[in-house]
Amino acid sequence: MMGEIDLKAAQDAWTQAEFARIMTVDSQEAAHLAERQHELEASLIAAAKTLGRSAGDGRAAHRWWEQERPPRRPLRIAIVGGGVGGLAMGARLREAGYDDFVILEKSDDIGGTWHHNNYPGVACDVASYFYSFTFFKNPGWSQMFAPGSEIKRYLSELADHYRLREHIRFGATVTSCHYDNGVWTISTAEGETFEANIFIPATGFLHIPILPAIEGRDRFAGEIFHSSAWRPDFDSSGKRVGIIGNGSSSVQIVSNIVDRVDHLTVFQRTAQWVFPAPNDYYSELRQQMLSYYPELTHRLFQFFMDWYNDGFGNAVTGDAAAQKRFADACQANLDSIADPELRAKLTPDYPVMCKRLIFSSTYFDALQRSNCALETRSIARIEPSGVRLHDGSLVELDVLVLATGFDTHAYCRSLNISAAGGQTLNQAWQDGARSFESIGLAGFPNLFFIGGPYSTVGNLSTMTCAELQVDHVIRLLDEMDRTGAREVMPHRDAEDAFVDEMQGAVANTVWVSGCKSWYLDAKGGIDIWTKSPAAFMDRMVTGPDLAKYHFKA
Ligand code: N01
Repeated sequence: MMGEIDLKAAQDAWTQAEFARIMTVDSQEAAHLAERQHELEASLIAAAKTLGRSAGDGRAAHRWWEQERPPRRPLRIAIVGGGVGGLAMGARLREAGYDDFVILEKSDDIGGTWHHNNYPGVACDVASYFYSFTFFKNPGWSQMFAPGSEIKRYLSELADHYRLREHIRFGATVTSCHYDNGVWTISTAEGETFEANIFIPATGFLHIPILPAIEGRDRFAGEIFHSSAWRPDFDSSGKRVGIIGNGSSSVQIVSNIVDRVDHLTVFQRTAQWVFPAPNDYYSELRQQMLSYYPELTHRLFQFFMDWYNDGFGNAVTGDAAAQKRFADACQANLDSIADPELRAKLTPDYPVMCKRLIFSSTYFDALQRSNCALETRSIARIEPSGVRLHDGSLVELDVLVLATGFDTHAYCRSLNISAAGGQTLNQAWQDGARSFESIGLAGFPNLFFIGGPYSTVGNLSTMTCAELQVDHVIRLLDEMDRTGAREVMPHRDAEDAFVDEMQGAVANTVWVSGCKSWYLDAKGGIDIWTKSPAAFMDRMVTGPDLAKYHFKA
């Protein structure tokens, strides 16, 4: 029987082997470490069974229905969006004892981005153990970067665990939200009206597709659609496919479909840096072992969080040494391309990470297949039979995929939000989207954003950002609950100081080092978090600073 001390030693050995395996570039060493891990997994499973551990998966501590939850004064809460942010909010409201909430979701299912994006190869390019909520661990991720369907399943399990579906109104497209005297009145296109004391837009920023303004788009005779509108049953096999754009969505699609299409043309306007990221499969043995030891899943979360925060996060906010490590890895990846002409086409003319970094170990391989062409000549127009280039040549196509991104600065503008006195959110944001510490907005009482302006932290895990924000909001609600306040909103001078702080840090970021990206708005402004991830976490965890909020009885 494996005693307590041996158990800890085996856990430590397993995690050390895991971290060493992730960091090594020596495939023989990696194989050796993997073998050692398999042995430890078998021993740890045997030990768990002997010790009578149940295959609880880290969710046991969050059986909110078994816990004594504080009684709350009546406070009705309306959340817009059943994606990552809205579901996290619902889950934590449950745990905190705020049961009077509704989640308004325009589509017919939960998942947000992970419900809508069904293109082939859709996956998360943030490591799965980090792309998880700490209060809802998942030992069962099947890959280092889980496919979209698996992430949707995880969110679905979360919705079931927290009995959120009974609070969700599907098919509710919010069209206007007005605040007056402690009450938000929310109307939907379907003709319903909801009233709530607290209003939480959790609509995210990757939900409004951008269709490129290329002449002739409506005249294409074949299938043409945005990457986020790829029908699950659409099969590109044997077809001549063109794809406009080479961002994260395109890279995943290209890697996935190149083997099955007749021919693939990637229309690239600007080259992208690509960081090599092998997508390891995780064995069933490993998943089973982790299901007995939630503490190990947490160690993995912590490892990846440190990697993304200290390595990645600091690299985008001015740490030159950290940035060089990423630059070297991306350059080595680029250097692996044999054909000098192709390599030249793929070489960006701006610093690494200026645009959101692409993570892929399969994209460059796909581009080097004989049935794939990288087209860098500019597009003149779309014609019924294909794409006409400015030099007069025609690329004939059956299918044209517009992987042309999203209007990332729209946020929740389409909800038509207004406050007493008539001020609208669109007026408040006419010089750019803003918020106080990513959460509140001066002039708009009882409104808390999840995933709004200043909440995006580089390539970090959206789940982690949402979790931190949601818990921050709950502390504001607790203060309302404790004091009996009917209204809360940030002081305008606190918001101005915060926006100045964020804007003051922009110059240190790599995002303004000479490229165009979705981080910048139409005027070149930035409304994402511009300091380190650690600073965001600190602000979310230690706050809210109640002195910066106005509470009204
Ligand atoms: O969109 P993008 P995306 N003519 O904006 C090109 C998240 N995401 O959907 O660079 C020609 O990155 C444009 O060219 P250029 C992630 O946050 C996450 O790929 O502007 N080209 C660019 O190449 C990601 O960053 C995952 O010159 C035109 C592309 O279209 C975000 O979503 C997976 C054009 C747009 O790239 C958006 O990624 C996928 C035109 N008129 C996405 N207009 C995860 O794994 C645009 N382009 C978590």
